[in-house]
Amino acid sequence: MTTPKIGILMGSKSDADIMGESARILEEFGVPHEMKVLSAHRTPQETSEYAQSAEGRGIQALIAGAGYAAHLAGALAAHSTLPIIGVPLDASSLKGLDSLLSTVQMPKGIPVACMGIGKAGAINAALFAVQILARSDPALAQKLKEYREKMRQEILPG
Ligand code: RP5
Repeated sequence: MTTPKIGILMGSKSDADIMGESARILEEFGVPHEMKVLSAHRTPQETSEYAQSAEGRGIQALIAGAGYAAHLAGALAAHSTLPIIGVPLDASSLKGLDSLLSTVQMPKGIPVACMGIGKAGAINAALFAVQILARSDPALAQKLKEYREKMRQEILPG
């Protein structure tokens, strides 16, 4: 079995559709990953254990999507020095603004890279993770250049 390089976490099964967008991008780039439902509030012990063991298992970065008062990315960052990429999700009547502020407003010393709300954020989180891995993986760096070129071609007329 291939060792996962990226962990995708989400606060609830109800986040799976959006966080599946992160997985789809990682699959497109051929990056081995794992997905888990873990909650900063509902499974604090398991979340802490996951964060503390991730680096030792070869994980290079963590993507964390959560809605409401989203503390998953911050809770992971509290227990790990891996790069943590947060995805605020639109799950409440505040449409993700609550999650955005909860994720982005980390106190100094414990950074979280916060993406945009929802699907675009989940996609960008995976691309950002690929960019991190690509610093020491020339083949992945080349795939990123090709991905950008494909987008450019889609926009240009003719
Ligand atoms: C957050 O609460 C989760 O990340 C999810 O976005 C939201 C709603 O969770 P459920 O009530 O659907 O389990 O913790």
